[in-house]
Amino acid sequence: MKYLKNNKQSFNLGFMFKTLFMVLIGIIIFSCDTDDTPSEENNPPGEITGYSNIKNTQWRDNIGQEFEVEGILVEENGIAKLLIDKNDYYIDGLINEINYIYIDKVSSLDNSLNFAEYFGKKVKIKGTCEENEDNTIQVSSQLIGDISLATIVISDLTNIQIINPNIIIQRPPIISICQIYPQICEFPVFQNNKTALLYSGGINSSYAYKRYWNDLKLMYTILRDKGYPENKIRVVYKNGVGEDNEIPVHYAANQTGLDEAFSYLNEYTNSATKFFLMMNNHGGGKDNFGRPSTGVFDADGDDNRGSISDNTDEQYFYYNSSTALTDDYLATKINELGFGSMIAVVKPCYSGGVIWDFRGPNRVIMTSGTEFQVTYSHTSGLYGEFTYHFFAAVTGQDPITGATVNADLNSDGQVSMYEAQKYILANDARPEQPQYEDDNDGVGTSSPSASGFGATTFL
Ligand SMILES: [Ca+2]
Ligand SMILES: [Ca+2]
Ligand SMILES: [Ca+2]
Ligand SMILES: [Ca+2]
Repeated sequence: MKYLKNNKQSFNLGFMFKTLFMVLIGIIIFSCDTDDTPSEENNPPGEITGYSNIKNTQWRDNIGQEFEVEGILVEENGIAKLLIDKNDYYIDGLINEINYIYIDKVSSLDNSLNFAEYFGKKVKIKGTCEENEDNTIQVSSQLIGDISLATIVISDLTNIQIINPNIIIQRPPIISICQIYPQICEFPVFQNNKTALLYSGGINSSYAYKRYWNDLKLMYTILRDKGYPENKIRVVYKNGVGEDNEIPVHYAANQTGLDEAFSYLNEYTNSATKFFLMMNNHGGGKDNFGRPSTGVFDADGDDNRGSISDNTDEQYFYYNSSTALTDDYLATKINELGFGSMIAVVKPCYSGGVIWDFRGPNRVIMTSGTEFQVTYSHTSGLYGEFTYHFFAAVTGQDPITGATVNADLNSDGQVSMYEAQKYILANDARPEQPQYEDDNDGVGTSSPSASGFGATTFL
C-alpha cells in the first residue's frame, strides 16, 4: 500500500481490480526475467510494483496532488530519481516508466537539500506531483513519452527521510585513465591509416550516466596507443562537453553533431582505412524478456528477415533530442564512408540489432547482447560489462584492479578481435549473450570462428 496516494483510497472493488491488474502486469514483467540477477530490492511477489498509481495514462490528473513514494535515490547531472529495482541503474536501456519517478525540490530548498547526499540510499519522500522542468527531459519526452515527465516535488526538508542507511547503489566515480594505464598514456609517434568514431548520447540529464564517459575515455586512450592519430578520432558525446578534459569532445550527440563527425572522418577515409566505431549509452528495441518495446517501428521493413519479423528498428539515443537515432540511419552513414575494414564495438541494450544493418565485407561487429536483450554495466558501475572485458582483453590489464589478463590465445603477441570476443564470452558475468559477426551474413553468433576475418583483425 505504500505507494498509494495519501492512503486516502478506500479498499473498494475498483481498487481490487486495479491491484489484480498491476499484480498480473508485475508477474508478466518479472517472470520473464528468469535469467536476471536476483536483487534484494526486487519487490516481493504479489505486492503492487512501481509508481503506477502516479505514472499511468491519466498521470496529468495527478498534478498538484500530494503523494508519498519510496525508492532508491540516484542522481545524475543534478536530476534525482527514485528506482524500485537497483538493477535498473545498471541497464543500458530505458527503465519501465512505472519503475522510476523523478524527484525535484522547490527552489527555497536549493541550499539545504542536496540529493547527492542521498545517492544510492532507500528513501521515503512526500511531495507534489508536477511536470519535470529540466529542458533535456522535456525534449526527450517527445521521444519516450509524456509519462516520463512525472515528478514528485519536495517542498519541505522533513519530507525526505532515509529509511535504510545502507548504500544500495554506489556512485561510480569518473576514472583517471592515465593513473590506471600510465603505459598507454604515452602515445606512439607513428600514425596509421586508422579513423575512429566514439559515440555516446545519453537521452537526457537523468539517463546520461558517467560510466559512458569512462568507456569513451578509456577507448580513446587505447586507440591513441594503437596508432590512431589524434586528428582522425572524433568523439561525439552528450551535449558536446566532456565530464573532464582528459580527452577531447568534438561534437554534441545530436543529428547535426553525428552528421558532422561522419563528414569529418570521410575526409580522412580511403579504401585502405581501418574504421573503428564505438557505440555507447542506451538502446531501445523489441524485448523478448517481458520489457515493453522501446524500439522504433520498422517502416521500411528492412529489419525483418529470415525468422525475425519484429517490425522494429533498434534505436541508439541522441542527447536532448526528439529525433530517434535508428540502426538504419547509422548504417547509411557508415556505408557512406569508403573504408577498407571496420571494427564496431556496440554496447547499448538491443545491440545485436545492428548486426544485420551494419553487415558488410571486412567488418567485425561485436555487440554486448542480442537484438532482443537488455545489457548491463559492470557491477562497479564504472564501465559497461561488455566494454570492461573488451578493454581488459585488448590492453592485457584489468581496467579496475590492474591485474594482468591474457586474451592472446595463439600467443602471437597481439590480441585479435576474435580473441577479444572469446575473452569477453568467457568472462561476461551479466545475463547477456554478446554477439559477433565477421562473415558478412548479418547473423550474430556466440561462437566466433577462429579462422574468420576477425581472427586477423586488430585495433
Ligand atoms: Ca528499418
Ligand atoms: Ca529488429
Ligand atoms: Ca536492426
Ligand atoms: Ca593473438
